[in-house]
Amino acid sequence: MFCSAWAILLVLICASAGCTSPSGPATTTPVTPAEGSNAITIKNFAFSPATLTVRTGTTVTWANQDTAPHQIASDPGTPVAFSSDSLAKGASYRFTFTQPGTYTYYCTIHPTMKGTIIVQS
Ligand SMILES: [Cu+2]
Repeated sequence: MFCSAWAILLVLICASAGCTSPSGPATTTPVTPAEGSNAITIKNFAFSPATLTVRTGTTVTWANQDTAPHQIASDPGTPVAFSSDSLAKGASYRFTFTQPGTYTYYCTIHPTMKGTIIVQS
């Protein structure tokens, strides 16, 4: 009796303290960099590679390795718009490109950071 009540209390404390992961496209799970050719590393205030060519349907993952936060957003005029939450160190963002075209993007926190994804059909 006491034990089960204590377990419930612990769960409630955990939930209110934010142990559960927030909803949304961004994840704080550390990502092993460079799996295949669809991973972009954010390091030293730059996207690497700065230009990435993928096929339609590819999911691209950006992983922030900087201590500074970065936030990705597509430039106006891309075939499909995308944007991430602010990515802390170790956080990553994924976007699946379902439409061919050239996607230029930047960091909304550091607008001089720019990158390009070329999606081939
Ligand atoms: Cu940035």
